[in-house]
Amino acid sequence: PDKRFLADYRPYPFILEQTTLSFDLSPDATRVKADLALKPRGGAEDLELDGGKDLRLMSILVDGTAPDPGHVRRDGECLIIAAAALPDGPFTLTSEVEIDPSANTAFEGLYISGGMFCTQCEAEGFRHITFYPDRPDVMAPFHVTIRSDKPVILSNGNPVRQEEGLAEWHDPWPKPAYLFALVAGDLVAISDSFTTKSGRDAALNVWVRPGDEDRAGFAMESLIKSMKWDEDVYGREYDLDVFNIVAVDDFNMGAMENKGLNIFNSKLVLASPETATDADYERIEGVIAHEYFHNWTGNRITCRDWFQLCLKEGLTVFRDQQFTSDMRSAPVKRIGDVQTLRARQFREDQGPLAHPVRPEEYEEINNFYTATVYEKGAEVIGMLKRLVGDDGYAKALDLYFERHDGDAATIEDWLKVFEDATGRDLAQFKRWYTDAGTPHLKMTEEWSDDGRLILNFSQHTPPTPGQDEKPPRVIPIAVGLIGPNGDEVAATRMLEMTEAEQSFTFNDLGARPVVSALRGFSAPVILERQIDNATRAFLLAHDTDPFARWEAGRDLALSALTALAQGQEGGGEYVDAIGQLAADASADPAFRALCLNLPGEEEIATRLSASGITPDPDAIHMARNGLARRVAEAHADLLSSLYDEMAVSGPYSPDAGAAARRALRIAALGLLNRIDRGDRAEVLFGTAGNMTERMAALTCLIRRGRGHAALEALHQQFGDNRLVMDKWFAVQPMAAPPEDAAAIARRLSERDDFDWKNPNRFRSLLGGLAANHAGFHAEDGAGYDFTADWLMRMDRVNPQIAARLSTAFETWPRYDADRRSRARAALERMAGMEGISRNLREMVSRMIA
Ligand code: BAL
Ligand code: ZN
Repeated sequence: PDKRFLADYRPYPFILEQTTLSFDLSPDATRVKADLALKPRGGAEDLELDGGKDLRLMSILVDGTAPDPGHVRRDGECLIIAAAALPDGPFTLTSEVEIDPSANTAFEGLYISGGMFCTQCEAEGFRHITFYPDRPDVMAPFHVTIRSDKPVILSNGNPVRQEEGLAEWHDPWPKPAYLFALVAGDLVAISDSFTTKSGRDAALNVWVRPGDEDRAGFAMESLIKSMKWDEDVYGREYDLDVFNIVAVDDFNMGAMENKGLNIFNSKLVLASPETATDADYERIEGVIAHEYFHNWTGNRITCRDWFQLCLKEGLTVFRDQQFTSDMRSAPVKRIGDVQTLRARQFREDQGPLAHPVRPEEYEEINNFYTATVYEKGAEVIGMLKRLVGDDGYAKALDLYFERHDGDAATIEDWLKVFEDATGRDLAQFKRWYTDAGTPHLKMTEEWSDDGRLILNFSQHTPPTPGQDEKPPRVIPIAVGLIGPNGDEVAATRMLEMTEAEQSFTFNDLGARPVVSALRGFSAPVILERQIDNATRAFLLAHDTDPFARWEAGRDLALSALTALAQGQEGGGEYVDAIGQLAADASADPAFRALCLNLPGEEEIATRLSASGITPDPDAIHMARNGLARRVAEAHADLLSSLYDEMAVSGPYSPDAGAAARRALRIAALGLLNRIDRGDRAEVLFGTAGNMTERMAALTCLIRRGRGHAALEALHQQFGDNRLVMDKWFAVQPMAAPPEDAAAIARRLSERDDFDWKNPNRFRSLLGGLAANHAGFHAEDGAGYDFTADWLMRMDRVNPQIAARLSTAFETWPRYDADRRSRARAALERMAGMEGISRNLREMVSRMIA
């Protein structure tokens, strides 16, 4: 297979000075003319342009003249013009191709969604539009003319000419092709404006389909907040006259940061209280910010090659996390981010798909838009900030923008900026980028009665594919000490571990304190310490660090659940401690909700597996249900009052305060649902005026086997609303009893409104099943078979989506022999599929390697 290697990087032998494009849009025969102003970088070299099988070359000219046909050849998907046909100095290459957007079901390049022309070019979609040096280090200003009968015609940059049937756009900022975008459709905008701190006026538009305008306001508010925040916190201003956002129904990703023309999956733009949950609102705010922040971290400074993807994604995720912390509750955001990291990235690191934050080889770059590149990439930046301090970080970022504006940069450039700004040597730190795997950090304590506490740490990272040996990394370990009476006796100290084994001493302590370790989750590691449940309960009651406090409760729950799942006793301390915390009216309701929600079954499986124990999905399911029921029985009165007290009156608002109350109310409902037969959920489903509570109630009803009428009612009310119907498809396999989940998914897949070629709909159904841990891993293999059947079908239509969802299988090696053989059979069936895409082939072959 044609693998690409970081070590093979070489600069493009030509400089591209200007890209001029002209489009004649038509659904099945769009013409694209490209004029590329090129200049050889050095000696005579062949000109290689990337292309796709779907490009029909109509003509090719060098400085206006057709080259000798013997000097032009197609090599695989590339177009090559021999050096002999090229001048020594600057020249213009003009090509014209014809493409068929209506046949583009892969949604890469130019395609049609609901009658609207739109594009997705990251990572390598532009080569399906025209022949081009489609690599991020080739950057040029773009001038684009588009002819179309659609009323709204958009591209990157600033508008130059808008008349009926034609629009002309100019983007003065040199950019790689992956940031190109074009939209033409019957769209309406909600509009606003923003004046930057240096006085530039930018017109802001959120474009949606007619009828959706009343659901676009929150996206606009989020955009304005993001623009202001990036000025206030990073000093970054917007740099064009307009900023457009377009919502599209068929979209492989969440959203895309094309220069001045962000294209969004409609689920990350459209929201109303009746159709979107609090989580949807928070996600919209965060993703609008993320894409906007890319304007500096991604667009003005881009990546030299795709191995450096984390340069823009890790940093931009880190920035959007900071933004959400500032807009909402910082502790709650941090806990949520750690939950996501563990659920997705630790899981990835534990299995056959583990790879470094900066991979060194790939077959298909689309398979590397992963939790490791994104979420761990952000964690690594958080660690860097902890190590160099807030001032060091601010200085380094200023230097980064100053030194690299306009560049296609690397992780080496990024680290050098930190070294130059702070004087620190980051050679060891770089291992966080180059070495895969989650370090296990062991902590033991030595106490002596003269008031001295020694903390001994050792680190070990298990092998990952292709990397057996892992030298020690630098690990920032935030530690605080709590005295026996619950007062903090040592404020947070950042210990810097650089060796495989290392000790740190605390002196002059009165009595033996309780150690609060890895505060704020100061490094993405698995902390292993000898700690009893009484100490965990003590930390849950007294720790001043909100993350560590939550973590103590989490550990208490996980130690009970892992014991119960292995047929042992446990849970008493957890049930008592969680009751005390739930009753603590001084604690943020969102925090209490996070503590009340038991770890998910997948998380329990991951914890067992990290300890070398084979997880049994059915036993885990029963253990979790059993413990939840015990909590509900022990605290029925308290939960019932919380459920009543946390009701939010007045009109719906998605702000953090109201969302926190709903979160606690829903957490109480989920527990009470175990003992009230679903009665509360039924009332709530019928009366709630917002989707957050209605979806929670619906989930509860399905879990009690009473979902039928509510599902009918929701379908009746929202059958024509795609985003609500996506939820409807997802919740059924997700909340179903495990033994029925695959059959329910299969039945849903046979419905006429299972519009499976729509990525959101497909993800809802398959993702819904995958989220049902014991259902997906059902012993008879029905979950595996259903998923494999549909991945194979999807692969012929949209390989990116098939490959992305194949990660449902990524944990298969950790289960028992029967499950393993069924999962392997499903993977091998996919691997043997005739005409399998490069995307899916790479994924399944890594999984069965
Ligand atoms: N660049 C792809 C979508 C995103 O991460 O913003
Ligand atoms: Zn991004």
